[in-house]
Amino acid sequence: MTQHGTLGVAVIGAGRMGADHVRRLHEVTSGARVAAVADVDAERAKAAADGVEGCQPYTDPAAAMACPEVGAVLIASPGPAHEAALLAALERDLPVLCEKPLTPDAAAALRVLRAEQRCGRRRVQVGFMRRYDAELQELKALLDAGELGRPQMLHCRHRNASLPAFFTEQMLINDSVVHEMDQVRWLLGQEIAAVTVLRPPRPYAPGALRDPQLVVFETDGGVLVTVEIHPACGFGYQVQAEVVCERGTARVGDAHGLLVNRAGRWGGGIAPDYVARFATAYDRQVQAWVDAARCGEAVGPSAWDGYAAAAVCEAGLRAQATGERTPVELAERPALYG
Ligand code: ISE
Repeated sequence: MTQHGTLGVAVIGAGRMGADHVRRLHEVTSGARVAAVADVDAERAKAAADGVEGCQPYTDPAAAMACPEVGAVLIASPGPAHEAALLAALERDLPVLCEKPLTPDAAAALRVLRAEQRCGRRRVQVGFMRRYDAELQELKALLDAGELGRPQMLHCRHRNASLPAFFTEQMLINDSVVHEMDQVRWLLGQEIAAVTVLRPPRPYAPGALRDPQLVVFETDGGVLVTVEIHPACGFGYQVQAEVVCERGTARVGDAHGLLVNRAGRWGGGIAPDYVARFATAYDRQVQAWVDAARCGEAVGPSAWDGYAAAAVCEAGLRAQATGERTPVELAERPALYG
């Protein structure tokens, strides 16, 4: 923290999300400044740091965290690099906002939970930004109020316009559907007990992914959840959810913004990608993290939520590979996350 109470942030990873968070912290968020940026690619770190006065580029995350101006860490590097960065930040007792996934596997997430427990208080917020989306918050408030009765089914659709070249079929589960895993747990207040993944018998083209896929969750409260994951639908970015309750249904994500009637047609726009669709949610998420960190607190999705999603991902990957209904194995929840 600097002398004026501004939180100095080290951003780890200057790829698409990292660079977007640098811009956000610099231009949108109040009470924080980017003090350091680290990326294995020195040029990329320098490019991200260049526009921010007083910001130092690094190639080593630990060196960026050791910068005297740094009082908090935002991790936006690829998932496999998260554990080392999280452990380094917790070792220094720094507040962390870590992009999803917390870690790619549940064993690593448990090591992070143990490190956070050694700090004696919550230090980690996981970047499940959907919890900051206004429509999804409205849906949660409606469910919590109980007016529609108990939820029985939840139908989710998650469509991306196109796939990055490095995307694998496993990433459909642990990079994309991981968002629905958190969304389901948060909206329903229930754990996911089992996962089934149904996929088309063959890809559209040789060498292509088998997509779209249908992921089915069963919760410990008896709710059936379907997730259509369509990673290259071609027409834009959509995240929709419709809950079916005892006394009614409710649905979000149709993007009913501006509707235009013209030349015998009506319609509106579709966001091109998640950075555009969830821009406000990302802004609100980072502001909430900064506000809490400045008071020595942590809010939002916890490391436990990150672990629970990692455990569901593991079951999801097994289900995807075997075609079988796969139970989720969840450790006991430590008191810190009660
Ligand atoms: C990406 O990593 C995200 O986090 C997006 O929210 C998700 O829609 C996309 O499928 C993922 O690849």
